[in-house]
Amino acid sequence: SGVVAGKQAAARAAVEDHLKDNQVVGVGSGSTIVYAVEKIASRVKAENLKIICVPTSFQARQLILENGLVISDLEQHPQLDLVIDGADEVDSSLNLIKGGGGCLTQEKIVASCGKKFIIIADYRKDSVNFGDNYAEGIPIEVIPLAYHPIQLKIKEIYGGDIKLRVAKRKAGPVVTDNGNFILDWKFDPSLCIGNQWPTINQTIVAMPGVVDTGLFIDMAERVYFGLADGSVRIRE
Ligand code: DER
Repeated sequence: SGVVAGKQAAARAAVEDHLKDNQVVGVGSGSTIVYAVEKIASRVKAENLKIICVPTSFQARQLILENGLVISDLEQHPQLDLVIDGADEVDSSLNLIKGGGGCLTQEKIVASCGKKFIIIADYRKDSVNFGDNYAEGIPIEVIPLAYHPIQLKIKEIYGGDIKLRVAKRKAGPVVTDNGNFILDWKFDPSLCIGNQWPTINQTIVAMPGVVDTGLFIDMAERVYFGLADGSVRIRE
């Protein structure tokens, strides 16, 4: 499909452009990153590159191991040369919504340790304002005991609709790799007027019980959008 062609094109172009010998690379989570890890593995083999990978989730860990790549962690490599990850939506200022896969906290930690944070996404994620194409809203990772007061507080301050993310193949809420819950916040589109997201993010992150949000403000260096015809559009 066009979406898969787009994911593959974005992933391959980003790895072609940014992967070099002797790098420690942060590996993101989701479906687009699968093609990037495959491309990394094929370049490592073809060019005999020395690459160490640091995962952003259990899924990323499995992906690294399945592709025979060298795996490490932030304890051994607290500074990364390159971080590649997906996104659920990208706005005109290159702010991101991430967390569709529920790994936003580890993803933001790993992204913050990288010299370069490169995003790969299919064309559906390319927006002017958050919400143009994005359905679910902004994910927020919270300590389980705090989820209901946080829901009320966000709704009181900013409105919109905010729901606990429930699992599809398990009774009860989704539990993150860190043992926490996720709230999905369908925000009011009026919040996109002016440059409010940095302040909104800081206010929510400061709420007791909030671990982190899926708002990645001013972090991405470059975004590769893969189009349905397999071509790539770059924004930076
Ligand atoms: O959950 C995440 O943050 C993922 O990186 C997500 O934003 C992108 O997932 P996709 O590549 O499957 O669309």
